Amino acid sequence: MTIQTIKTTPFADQKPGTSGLRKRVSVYQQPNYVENYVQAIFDSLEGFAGQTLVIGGDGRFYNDVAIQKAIRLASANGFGRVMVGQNGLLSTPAASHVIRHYKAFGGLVLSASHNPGGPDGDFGIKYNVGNGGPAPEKITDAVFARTKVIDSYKTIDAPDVALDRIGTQKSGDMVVEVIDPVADYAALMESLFDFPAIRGLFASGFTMMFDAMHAITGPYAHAILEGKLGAPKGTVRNGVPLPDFGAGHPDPNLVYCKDMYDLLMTADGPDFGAASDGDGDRNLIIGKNRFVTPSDSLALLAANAHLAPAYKRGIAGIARSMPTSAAADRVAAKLGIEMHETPTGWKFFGNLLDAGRVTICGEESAGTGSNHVREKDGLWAVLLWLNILAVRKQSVDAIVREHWATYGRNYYTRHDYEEVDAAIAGKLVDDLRAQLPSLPGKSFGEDLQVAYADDFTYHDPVDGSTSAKQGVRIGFTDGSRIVLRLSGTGTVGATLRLYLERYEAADGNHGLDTQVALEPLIALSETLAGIKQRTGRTEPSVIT
Ligand code: VG1
Ligand code: CO
Repeated sequence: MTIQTIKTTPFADQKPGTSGLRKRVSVYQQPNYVENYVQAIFDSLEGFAGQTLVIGGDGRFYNDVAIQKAIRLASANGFGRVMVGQNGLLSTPAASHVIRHYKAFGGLVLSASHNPGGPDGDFGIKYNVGNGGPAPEKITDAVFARTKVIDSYKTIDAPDVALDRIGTQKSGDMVVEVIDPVADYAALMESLFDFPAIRGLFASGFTMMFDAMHAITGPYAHAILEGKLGAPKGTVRNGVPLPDFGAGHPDPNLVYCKDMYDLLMTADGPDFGAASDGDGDRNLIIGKNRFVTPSDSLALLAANAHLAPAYKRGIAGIARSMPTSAAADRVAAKLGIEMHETPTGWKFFGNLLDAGRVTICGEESAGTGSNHVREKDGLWAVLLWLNILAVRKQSVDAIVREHWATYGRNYYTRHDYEEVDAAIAGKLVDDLRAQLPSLPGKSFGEDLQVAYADDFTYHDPVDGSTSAKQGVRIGFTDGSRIVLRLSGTGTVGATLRLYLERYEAADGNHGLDTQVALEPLIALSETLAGIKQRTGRTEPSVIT
């Protein structure tokens, strides 16, 4: 098999964001776009000759095309073996597990996660390292640098691999193993949780709805919830992955899962509702009459993790992204364990997990996970919730209320302004940043006195690296916070994310509507940042 070296010219826009390189499908369809990026990744790595590369994606449009290209490049660049999910499918957490389980050198995860798919939607490629987690910034920076100067890539003239055929094939001299995308992951879940107890829960008449949003989690949820755990058929809906996610937006939040939310708020609705995103790493948790915010869910899972076999000896520590509420901090304080605050994006949790300093991690954007893989994991969170419900034999609502009565409640919301003019958004954040030194000590209204105001810089305690400009935060003496940052996953214009939080003590009023409880902070953030005024928007695109 001859290796071909193909001349190419750089693209200026291949800068990885919060989670890989996400672009419109039409951008990815340009000749050499995939090849340049994948070659730039390989050029930034060392020592993979003869090693294994895992490849899988969320099944979105262009997955199949990009995977065949990636396989040919991997072969030409000297990988010894590619392991790829059948039909090119692997959820992000399953890909992380496969990398770890088979001691692969790394993996390519083809997904734009919660972004819409289809010919007019988004596509993405992310590189994960040997621990199963997203490549750290030193690698993504090197990849970007390489994309700017790349002048050739290596490929082979070989036919497509039959991705539907489980078993071993070859692409040039490289072995290609097409694997069942679900089996290894399902076995991992069974090793972590008390499946007999969860089976008992379903046998007792407990009802659940799981919305896979026509994305990757469908096959996993069918196999685990309905197959292994005995949930009735029909528990999983929208369970067949479609290239355009059925024209939906595979982001499990109260906007895109509104019908499920509405059902859960009625007496006839199921006891428990959950959903996952495009690539299966996010989770939405709704109990009957109780939506659980992702930040609260992180705190609740950490506080109750010992009820599941995998965590019965307790957890070493908790990490959360900076914009995530401080609810988990209170659990860590009570348990007397380490608590870490990291920048947005799962790549910052890897070192802490590898070093054994934390066991459970989470983000306000509906991502939670543990040391079982190095990605956030939607079904894992759902299964841990089910395990807790099976042991505690209480409703989600009762468990949440008890939690607040013990730790207090962190009222929390996020307001997104999507597809804002990038120049306006950039200037807005810069102007707010410029005000920060003057804010500490200032009072606004009766109770809001600024305790600190800064642009978050993270110092990784494990490898000593520093990540600056990770979001503006303004903290108040009563524990309230305003955080503003620009999204790193959007593909059109800029998305402004405004995060608001207010703490109410254990004996305080936990029954307020969230938006009402946060009204003073919402108003103050407009005074300070002027998002509505400067963007001309009257309201956020999405409120979570
Ligand atoms: C968003 C979320 C972040 C998450 C990232 C990837 O990033 O805020 O918490 O880790 O998406 O999630 P940003 O930069 O747009 O705020 V996923 O499920 O889209 O891979
Ligand atoms: Co995702």
